[in-house]
Amino acid sequence: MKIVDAKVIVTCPGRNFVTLKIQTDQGLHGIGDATLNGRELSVASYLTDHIIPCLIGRDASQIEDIWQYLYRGAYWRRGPVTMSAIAAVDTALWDIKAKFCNQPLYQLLGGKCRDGVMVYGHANGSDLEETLDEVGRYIEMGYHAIRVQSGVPGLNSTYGVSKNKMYYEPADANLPSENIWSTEKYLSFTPRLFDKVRERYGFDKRLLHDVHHRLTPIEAGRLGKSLEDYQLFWMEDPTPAENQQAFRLIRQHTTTPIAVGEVFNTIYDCQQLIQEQLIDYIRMTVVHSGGISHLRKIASLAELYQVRTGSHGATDLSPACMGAALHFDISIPNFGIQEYMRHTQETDEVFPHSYSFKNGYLYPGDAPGIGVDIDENLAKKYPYKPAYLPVNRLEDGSMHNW
Ligand code: EZ4
Ligand code: CO
Repeated sequence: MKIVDAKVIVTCPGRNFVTLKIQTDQGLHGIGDATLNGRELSVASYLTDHIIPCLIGRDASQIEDIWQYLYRGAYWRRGPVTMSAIAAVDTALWDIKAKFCNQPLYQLLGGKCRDGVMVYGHANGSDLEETLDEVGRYIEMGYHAIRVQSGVPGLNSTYGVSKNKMYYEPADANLPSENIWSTEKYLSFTPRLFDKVRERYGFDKRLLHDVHHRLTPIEAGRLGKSLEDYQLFWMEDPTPAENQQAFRLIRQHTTTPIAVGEVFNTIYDCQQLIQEQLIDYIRMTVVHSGGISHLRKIASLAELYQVRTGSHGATDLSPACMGAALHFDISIPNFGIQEYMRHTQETDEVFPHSYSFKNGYLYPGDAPGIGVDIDENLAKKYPYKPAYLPVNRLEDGSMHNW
């Protein structure tokens, strides 16, 4: 089965998505997500200008060989642009192989390990009261796990809080907007937030929280410790992870579970974190981690150390990524939880899909392949719009992590 054509589709049904579509001589096609929020066109170019010419004529069934060819063959290894581009190729090829076998992808990955994929929703409000109400809304919708993000008193904006509550979209401007951050204000408010959530809703639901890389290791240790009574499912991205050994310091101070990985792109980014059991959940997902082929290796490494997965699933991961991730989630032994931020109706229409949400779980569906396609004609109606993620400064004007 030969690859005869491939193209990149850039579309903006409410937000930008980059999708690779690979066509074979047997009439089968596959798609893969290549979206890198705020840097979309760099991946589109990497694919169109540098990868697609090397794909034409290759055997679409040789997924691992093509992965190795693109990874080793570039000479320049790793990095978000390279790995997102490789992921798109890999996902599209798995989609094709599963369609060729007339099976949903999870069957090729070993079959189901569970009935459904537990997801967490992203409850957010501009202040404590609004956030408490939003948590209630997610409970009503049937979620078993809820990530709680709130505006912080004295700060105009922070990670995770949006005007359109159901569709959080941080890439909000055609040049990066500037947010102001205070670690002191955040650290004094956050335990109060979780105290109120537990007081109102009890301890039945799993609660999560995203720190979004804003603390130092010792500050993260302090936060984790101050949240122990509220029994969080996880504390996400407590500190930047370029320096993996920094997590040792957090571990010395708290038993609050730790999740990281949404900005990682290869197994080397989490090797030490996993092998030293410095984290509890690895949050890498298909598009930013070299596709299904590479993510399998990461999950297998994690399995050895009782680290579970917690796949990133924000709005900038397209339905093509979500579909592939769900087949992965349902088929691996050490699945933990899947993030699920809902896409807008326009996005769902551009990407018809077989996955569905019911009672707090997502189900990949039984359509052959990843179960997600792209409506190219509809995609054309939504041209690319430049959009950047915000930047973050401390109150004195110093750059901080967003
Ligand atoms: O800010 O995906 O856990 N989810 C997140 C996301 C990220 C965006 C960046 O593009 O932290 O909302
Ligand atoms: Co996050």
